[in-house]
Amino acid sequence: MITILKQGSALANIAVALLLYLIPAGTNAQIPIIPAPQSVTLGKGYFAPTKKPATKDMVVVTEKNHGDEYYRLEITPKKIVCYAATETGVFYAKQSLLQLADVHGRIPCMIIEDEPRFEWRGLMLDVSRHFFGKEVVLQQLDILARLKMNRYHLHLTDETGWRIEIKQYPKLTGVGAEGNWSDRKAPRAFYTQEDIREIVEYARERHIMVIPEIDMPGHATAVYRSYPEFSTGGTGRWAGFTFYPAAEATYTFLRHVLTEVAALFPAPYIHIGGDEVHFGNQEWKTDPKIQQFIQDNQLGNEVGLEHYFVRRACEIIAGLGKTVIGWDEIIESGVPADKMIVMWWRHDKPQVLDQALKAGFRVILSPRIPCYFDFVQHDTHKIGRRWSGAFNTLEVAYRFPESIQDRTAGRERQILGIQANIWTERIADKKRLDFMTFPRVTVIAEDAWSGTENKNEATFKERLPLFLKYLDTKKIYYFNPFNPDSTPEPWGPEKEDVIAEG
Ligand code: TNX
Repeated sequence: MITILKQGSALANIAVALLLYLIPAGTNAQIPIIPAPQSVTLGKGYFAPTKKPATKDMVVVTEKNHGDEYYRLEITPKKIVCYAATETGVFYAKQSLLQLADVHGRIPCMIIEDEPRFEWRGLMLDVSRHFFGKEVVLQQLDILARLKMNRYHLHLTDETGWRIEIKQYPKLTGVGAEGNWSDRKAPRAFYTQEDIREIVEYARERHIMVIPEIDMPGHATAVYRSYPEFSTGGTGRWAGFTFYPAAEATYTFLRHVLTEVAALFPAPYIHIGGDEVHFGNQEWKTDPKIQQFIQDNQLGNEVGLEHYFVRRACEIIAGLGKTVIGWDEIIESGVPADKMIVMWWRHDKPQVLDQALKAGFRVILSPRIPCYFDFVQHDTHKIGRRWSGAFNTLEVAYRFPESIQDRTAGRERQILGIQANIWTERIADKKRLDFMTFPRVTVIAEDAWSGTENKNEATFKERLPLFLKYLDTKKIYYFNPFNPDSTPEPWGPEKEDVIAEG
């Protein structure tokens, strides 16, 4: 007999219980796949791999009438057949098999039919505040692939460091790559163009697109240190935080930089940041040339100038055949909704999400709560952010995006997906990076892949230990939510929060 069921449904629980009853003690019949597949039909018996790993036994049938990421796996005692429209579907079928085989050796017979809820299932790593080398990135890509995540966003430039080689402007990775958030004198660290090509190719083999971010006009202090002529300069905490917006030379510089970036990353997108410009535009108010520029171009005020800057950046990127992505501040820049994709990050400003959706923008959901992995994940943790007492536990993350579904109702088609962001002001080494990333990212993967009706917090927690075993094989120092005391919080570079809230 074959039972059709949805993971996590009452029927599924009964079926799993039955199967547990039918199969020998010691075997875990829970379907240990993260993210939960859309549908699973349990059969009887096992497929015993003849080759290692079992993915080599899989027979592929191409069926064109499905989405690119769809797959259907039929596991019977004698064979494993995968139906998919593309290589991506085949790849995801293999990831499911690998998760099943990890635990059982033998693979329980079943039929899985699966495809993602969202096309954008992303993770961002800030390599500017602290730099993480190529090996760390490659390992993250391996694990993301297991979770069927498909977007990797590199935050390559910020106040503390410029981390991508630009041949035309060598000082960017000369003085611009020196230092990091915790040590201003740290030796320079950055990706060479060769490193980037290797990362992009490694990601491509795992069906992951890498998206570069060059933050502008704010968060650009590394440019001030290397090419002050393109920077606003000034004095004090925000000196050089923004590009100089009132000179054509700045836009020419950006066009040159972005041309090299566009050639390195095959992704059809370039992220231009666009966040928190107000921090640094004190100088915009006092610089006579900037004020004259605002008048000459009838921009009204500094905010008008900020929007002008974003429009110029969009023009440059459109000229390179790419689409702009930016943080949610960019929605008021006057760039048409079909020319730009918005990452909503200010969870305390849900009206910005409403506004973006109403204006017709495509939106990637990335609100601080629950998508920021620099936030603490357990009440006992001391290092990392909280927001009015709130922080990002597995449970909080698991209830997303259902927790905001009233806001997105009727506009689901504009939601490209979900992304978690690892900001690294308080993450200086791999141990702490792993601790803040894992296993939280598994939740984001399930939020982004599995439909609401297939999500179930209880079965997720039953499936998670198996994934933790996989992380053990990678020697990842993850936070153990089942036994927090067993994984003490690794110390960060800072002893207290240094970023003002709100
Ligand atoms: C806000 S998110 C920022 C980042 C910080 C982060 C820390 C965003 C667009 N800007 O520069 O690293 O908060 O949580």
